[in-house]
Order: sequence, then C-alpha cells, then structure tokens
Amino acid sequence: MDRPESGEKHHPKLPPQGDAPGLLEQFLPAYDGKMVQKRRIPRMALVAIVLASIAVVALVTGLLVWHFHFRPGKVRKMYSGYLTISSHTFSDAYENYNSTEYKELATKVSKQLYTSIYKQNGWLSRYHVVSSVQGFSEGSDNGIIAYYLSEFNVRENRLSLVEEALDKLMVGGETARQSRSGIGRTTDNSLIIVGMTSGAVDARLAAKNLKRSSERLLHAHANQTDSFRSPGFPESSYPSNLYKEWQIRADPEHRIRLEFDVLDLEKDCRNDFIKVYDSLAPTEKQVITEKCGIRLPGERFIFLSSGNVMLVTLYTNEEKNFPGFRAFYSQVPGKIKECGGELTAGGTFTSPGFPSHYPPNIECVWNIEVPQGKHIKVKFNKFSIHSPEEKPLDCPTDYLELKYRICGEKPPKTVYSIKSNRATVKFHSDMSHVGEGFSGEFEAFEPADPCPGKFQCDNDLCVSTNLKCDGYNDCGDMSDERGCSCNDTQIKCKNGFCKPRFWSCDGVNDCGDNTDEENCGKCKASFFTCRNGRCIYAQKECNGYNDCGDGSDESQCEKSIVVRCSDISYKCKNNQCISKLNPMCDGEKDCEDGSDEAECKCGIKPYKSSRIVGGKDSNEGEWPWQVSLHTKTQGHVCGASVISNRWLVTAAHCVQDNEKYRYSEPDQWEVYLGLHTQSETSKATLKSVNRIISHPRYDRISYDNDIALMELDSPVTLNQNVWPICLPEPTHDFQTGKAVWITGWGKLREEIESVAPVLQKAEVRIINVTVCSRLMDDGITPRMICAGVLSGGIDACQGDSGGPMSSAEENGRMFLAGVVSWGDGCGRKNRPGVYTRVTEYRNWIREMTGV
Ligand code: 4AZ
Repeated sequence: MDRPESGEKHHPKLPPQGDAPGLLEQFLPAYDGKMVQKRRIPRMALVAIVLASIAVVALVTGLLVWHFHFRPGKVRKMYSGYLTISSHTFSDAYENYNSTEYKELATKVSKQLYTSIYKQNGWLSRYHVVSSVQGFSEGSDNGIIAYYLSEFNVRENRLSLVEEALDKLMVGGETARQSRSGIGRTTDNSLIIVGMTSGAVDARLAAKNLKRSSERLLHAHANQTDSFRSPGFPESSYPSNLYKEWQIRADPEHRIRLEFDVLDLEKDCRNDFIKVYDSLAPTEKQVITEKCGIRLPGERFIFLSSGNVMLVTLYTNEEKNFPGFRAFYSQVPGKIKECGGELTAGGTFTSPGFPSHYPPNIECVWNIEVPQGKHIKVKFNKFSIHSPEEKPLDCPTDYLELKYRICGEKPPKTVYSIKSNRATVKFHSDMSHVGEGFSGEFEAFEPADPCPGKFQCDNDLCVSTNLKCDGYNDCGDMSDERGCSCNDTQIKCKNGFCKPRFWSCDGVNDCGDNTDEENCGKCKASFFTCRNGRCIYAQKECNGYNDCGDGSDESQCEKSIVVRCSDISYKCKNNQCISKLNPMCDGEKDCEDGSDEAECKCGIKPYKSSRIVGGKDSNEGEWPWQVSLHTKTQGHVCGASVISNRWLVTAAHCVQDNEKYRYSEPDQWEVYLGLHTQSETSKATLKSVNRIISHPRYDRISYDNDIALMELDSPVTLNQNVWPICLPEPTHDFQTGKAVWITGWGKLREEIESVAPVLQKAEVRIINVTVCSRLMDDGITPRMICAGVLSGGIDACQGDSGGPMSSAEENGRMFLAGVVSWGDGCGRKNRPGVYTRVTEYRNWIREMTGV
C-alpha cells in the first residue's frame, strides 16, 4: 500500500475564495425581498480567470502524472536482530509462544521497538510498517533476549539513507547502546533495553511470509541427538515456493551442534537454499552458512552456534524440487576445549570444535614455546578460514594470526616457520559466515638445519631427497622440480620441468606450458581435433552439426542442443539426440520428453547416518551400493554394486569356477547388503542369489569383458544403507584426470593376507588409455578403464574385485564408472588399477535385467 507521507503532501494552489476586487456586482434574491445589486465581471478579469483555471488544471494533471509515473516506487525491506532486555527474568514460559507471558512481552517489545528506537529516529518511524517478535531466549545475567523482525516500506530514493540508519543501530556494540535515547532508560512500565543488533534480512526471504511455525520449535537435550528434515524427505521432493524455519534452543551455557548428513537441493543457490543463523531471527549479520546443491562424500557439514540458539531456514522457488535434507542437532558444552592454551613439546592444535566448522564469535590464543635456540614450524593439514571474496588479503573477518593474519583456503601441508622459540597464535571469528577451520601441527627445528636429511622446499616443507626431480610436485609449490637435468625416462618441458616421458601426448597438460602435448599429430591452433583424427574449424564445435563424422565435435557441449544422432550423442527416449556432455540425471531437463531425468533414483545417499570413523575407513552408509559377496566356506571374496532392488553388478572373474570352488553356482553365495564392518554381518541385509549372468565374451586370459550380473532371490528393501548407484549411458565420458572413488574390503597391502575389517575408501584418478596401455604392457582393451595414483600407494587390491569405482558427476550423483578387475600387484608405482569400463555394457545390462 502506498501511504501518504507527512511533509511530502502536495497542496495544489486553488484560486482565492470570496470577494475579489473588480468582480461585477449582482443582485441576488434576499429573504426580505430586498433586491441586492449584481455586479458585472469585466472582460479582462474573465480572461484572467480562464487562464488561472487552465494553469490549475495543468498543474494538477502534471502532479498526477509525476505521482503515478515518475515518483520513485516503494520497496519492502525487512530488518531483523535482537534486543537484550535486563528488566525481565527469563522463564520457560517465554519459549512457548502461546503463553500469556510470551504474548504480553512480545507486544511490549514490538511497541517499544517502535516508540523508543524507530520513533526516536524520526526517519525510521515514517517508513516502519510493523514489527513482531520471533522468539525469546535467556540472556546473560538472567535477562532476556528478544529476536525481532521489522518491516519497512521505503521510497527507492530514500533506501540507502534508511538502510544506513538501520545498520547503524548496532554501531559500537551492544553495551554502547545503553546511552542512546530510549535505550537503557526505565520509565514507569517500559522495558530496559541494554543492547541491540539490527541487520537486513536476505531479500529473497524478505519476499516471503516470514511467520514462525509452531511445530518447528526444537530443544536440544543433554546426551541426546535428535533430527529434523525438509518436508517430504525422503519419500518425496520438497514443495515449490516454500519458506520454512526451524528454531533450535539448548540449555544455558551450551552451544548447538548441527550436522547435515544428507543435503540434496538444487545446485543453483539463487533458486533453492538453506541458511543457518546464529540467532532466532534471520538477520544477515548472523548467517553461519548458506548451502545448496549436494553434500559430497567426505564433506563435513557440521556447525556450532556461539550461544544456545540457532535458526535453520529452507527457501525454495517455483521450479525444480529435490529430495531435501536431514539434519541432526544436539547440545555441547559452551566451553570448547580446543580453544587456546600453552603448547610446548610439539603436537597438534585445531580450530575450536574441529572437525566441525568453527563457531562464530570466538577468539582463542595459544602460546607456543620450544627449547631455547630452536625455531618453530607449524604445518597445516587442513586450513579453511572464511574470508570475504573481495578482501582476502587483510583477513578482516575471520583469521589465524601467526606472524601476520592468514585466512582463506590453503592446500594440505602448508608450512609456516617462525624465527623464534616462542610464538603467540590467535584465532578469531566474527559474528557471521564460518569455515571448516584448521588442523595444525607444530615442531621445533634447528635454524641451521631445518630439514635434516631431507630436501627443503621453498615453502619450508621438508620432502625426501629422492623426490627431487622425479616429475611430481611433491613440495606443492614445484620447488622440488625446478633446475633439474632430466634423465632418459623423462622429457624436458620448455619451462624447465622434467616429466615422465610416458606422460607426453596423453591429453593432459602435465608440463603446465603444454610442451608434453605438442607435436602429437594434433590439429593446428584454431582447429578442433576430432576423436577420429580429423581437423575441423574450431568454430564448428558445438554448432549442432556432426562435422567430424563421429559426433565428437558435438559430444562435449555445455548446453544441450538437438543434434543428428551419433555413437557419442545422448539418445532420449523419444529418439532425439542431444549434444550435451553427460546429461543424464544432472538435475537439468535436456530431452524434450524429460527422459534424461526420469530414472534418477540412484547414486545419492538417501539417509546416511552420522558416525564418522577415522583414517580411510568409510562412514556408515556412505557407499550404500557397496555389496560384500561371501561364499559359505570362505567369507568375503568379492565386492559388487547394487543397481536396483533385484540386481547387482560384479566382475566375471569373481564368478568363474576353479578346481576347488564352484563360484558360478548361485547357491554358493551369500550376499551382504548395507554392510560396514565384516564382523557385524548381523546388522546387514543377507540375501541369496537366484541367477548369475557372466558376460558371454569374458576372457580369462586378458580379463576382457570382466563383468557379471547377479539376481537376488527376492527384492531387497532400499533404505539408508542399501541404495542403487546410477549406470552411465554408453555416451557418458569419464575424463582423464577425473577424481573417482574406489571402495571395498580388499587387502590393505599386497603382501598381507587378511581383508579389511571396515569398508575402505580411496580417491584415485582416471588415467589416459594410451598411457595406461603403455604402463600395463599393452594389456588394456577399449572395454577397460584405468585409474590410480601413478606415484603408487593408493589402489584396489585382492578382495576389492567386482566392487565399484564410483564417480561423482556434475550434481554430485554417483555413477558406476568401473568394476574392480585386475592389476599388477597393488599400489605399485606406475602400475594403475584396471577396471571394467561400464559404459560399454550399459545396453547389455538393460537387455539382461531391464534396469
Ligand atoms: C585382485 O586380485 C586384484 N591393483 C584386484 C585389483 C587389483 C589387483 C588385484 C588392482 O582381485
């Protein structure tokens, strides 16, 4: 509603009333019958009247036109924050918004906010529409904190002034507010307000009805973890155009710990998102975090509040709804033990609450002291401290202060040296936006010999001397690879680095300056090299035509356009072909008939539980498609992957008979689904096998076509620990260098016999086929895909066979890129693991199983 504003009213000038000199006298009938003489109007005056009337009409018309067309429009603005009230004592009744106490105090607070704060500032009261209380919590010294929301309706041209005035309501911190007029003053019945914050509400939320809903009031309890979830989760997607909030409280002197184990929202944060606040009101000044998209394996979404309240909000727009989230909350003591102290002998120190994100509003100080004469070296294995994008250099918000302030993201093994035997380390976080924090270790070193027996990198890291000039960036800053003279097995890059010779022409720019990818029979600059070796003009890539003849110029386009079908274009159910790379289940409808997004109940973890086990052990429920195949006599033998409630994919070599065992017979097998620890099979779902279909062209010499299907004797119920992985279409491209996950209970080292008790996970990278073939003595067929870490140490091993190589695609969904097949030993340098390339078998799997 457009309300009239005092002081801005416009009174159009009206012609003077009553007698005016020069008017003609007229005689009007009088009650006593006497005739009054009428005066005649002179001509000049008549002209003047007409002119004046025209001017008035023009003026009024002008004003109306200005009013409706040019006058600045009004903007609805929401502000929010809290008031600290010292004149009342907190009681449980103030948590229940139906209680009389709550209602009375809420009315008083809203009134006094207007009269004592906005009205004192003449400006603000003029634009104020309404204020309401969102909740109360106990303040320090028994007082009460009232969380409020105020609505303003401001002319666009006054917006910045009003915003400035509202933002200033907090300047100087809470206590400085006491001296402001209307605050800290006690009149007869009024509240004593000793502190106040005020900040804008996210404009997207402000457009919604921000009313608190009763069933969303949660209270954390001692030694207990409770949960809440987005509407419909996990059975259905969340609704469109939603705003929901959950207020969480804890006992005094406690913080709230919040952990999202599932988060699967639209990936564009402008459309759907959650926000967590360090308050009961949605003020931007106290946002702890904003999240959208999907939580990837290994990502920790654990947050701590600074006090005993927290607010979680969910916003969704009109389009595209996703499964949503589930979160666990509990209370933890307010005092965090990792916050500061005296450190001497050497050891570790972490940000408060680590591995949770650190809480807002905290300051910790550590004093490090090592023996006299020695210096201090601090190495961070994790470093992620929130810094505003535009000002990462001066770290104005959150920082760790060593010699100077540091913030932002640092790679693992970042080292700082301090030239003294004493150091004070300070960690500071402000009232909003938190990071994952840091985990550091410190040690004393001899200044004359900082890396005894090792090579000292420019960044002060010490690495083994035989890692110098080996072609790998072991220091992290390349300093171990500079100034090297290359040996026979290496090529010399133009920039001076030496790289393994077999890395040349593998499609990856290993030198950094492309030397290793030059002269590889590729097309000249400004041409596109087709997969079939043809050269086409670069402009022809992604133009909708199959210029290469094999479709490769249309297979990796960012946007989907309908193209002529080829072996590498994605085919929709309606037989249309589209050009986009890997469009299936990427969260965007690319096919006109929507078939690319129709069958996507796969590849995400629907309900994973929250327990985290250290090292490389997986979390429970982290890989719900992972299966353990036991035989009745040997226990765990192979892995497999769930692809539907009836079918598993495994390796053909797992189901081949030998002299001793009849592995090809279904009754030999026991299938454990949802298993985490081998000794806890009773917790898993046990199934028998009805049918085994080994690939008809499996070759036991070359391991070509090493894939098999197993049908369960009865459907398994899909649940938090049992869930299918997505199968990639034949055109799906897992690019060289992509990081993928391998999982299994296989041997932890080549030379030991026993299998791993807890499901293991490891991250490896896809390796170029030509490179892999060279490394593996030409044993790689087009139906195999290699992955590993060429420096060795990370790999699949015996017992992992048949299990998944899982690849997180665009929107975080997991696809079965490979099946663990073979290798030369385990974890050897330059001997990657070999996997069955699942894209080659997509149609066969569909034919055999209907999946
Ligand atoms: C095996 O024996 C096996 N390093 C599986 C994978 C690898 C090696 C051996 C890969 O089942």
